Amino acid sequence: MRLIHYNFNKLSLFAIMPLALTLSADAVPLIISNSSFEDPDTGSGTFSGATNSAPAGWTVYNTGATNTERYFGVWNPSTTSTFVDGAPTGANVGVVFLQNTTNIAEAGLSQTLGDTLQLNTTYTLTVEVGNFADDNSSDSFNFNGFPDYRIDLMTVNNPTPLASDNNTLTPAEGIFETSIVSFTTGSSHTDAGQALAIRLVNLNGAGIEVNFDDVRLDASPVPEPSTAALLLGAVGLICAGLRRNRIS
Ligand SMILES: [Ca+2]
Ligand SMILES: [Ca+2]
Ligand SMILES: [Ca+2]
Repeated sequence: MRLIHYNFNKLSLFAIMPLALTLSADAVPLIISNSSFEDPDTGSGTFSGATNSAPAGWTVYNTGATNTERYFGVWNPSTTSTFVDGAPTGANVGVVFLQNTTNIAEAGLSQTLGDTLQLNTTYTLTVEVGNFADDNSSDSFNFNGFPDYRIDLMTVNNPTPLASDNNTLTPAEGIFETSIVSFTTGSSHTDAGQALAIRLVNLNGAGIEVNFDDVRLDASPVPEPSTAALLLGAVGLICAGLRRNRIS
């Protein structure tokens, strides 16, 4: 039997420790206010919201004429069959309810973050997107169908999103699916230093309501080419520092 045994000398161990720390210090979660829509606290099977105001931390994004058939708020699905597995996190989910069938126009919830767009950084926005199931056929709301959705990662003063998930998921009735939007800046960007923003949009198709929950945004520094070359060089040095002893 032939065993291969690697020895690290002390110098290479000291060299590899800070390198490992550098490589693991990547995804940093950015602060999103009321990211799980738990504010306001809402009773089981109850909607809390309004036509022109959003839950704490969020603002109404409404491209259409303001009307009395557009509601923004939170819903606690507990004790109902609107969602098979309830809320993805906590008790509530976010609500964008667009009942109008004329003047079709997208609307949603948006939030400007305290963090600004950084260079050489990968942003990953993750949102649970739900299709509200009609659990009451005798009321006046027909939630059958899915109105379609879009998730935008933006900077505050630029109307064109940095990146979007434009309706790639088709959650079944009563189901949440996970939307992921990713964007990487290079060594320059016209919006660098501008506040980041998130927009959760209902595209106003049939089915009235789109729900959102557990909004997360991570920022991961991308090593600049010179840094990457330095790291590769360090790895090369460590490999060279390994003494391989073969025991037969
Ligand atoms: Ca929640
Ligand atoms: Ca109904
Ligand atoms: Ca539905």
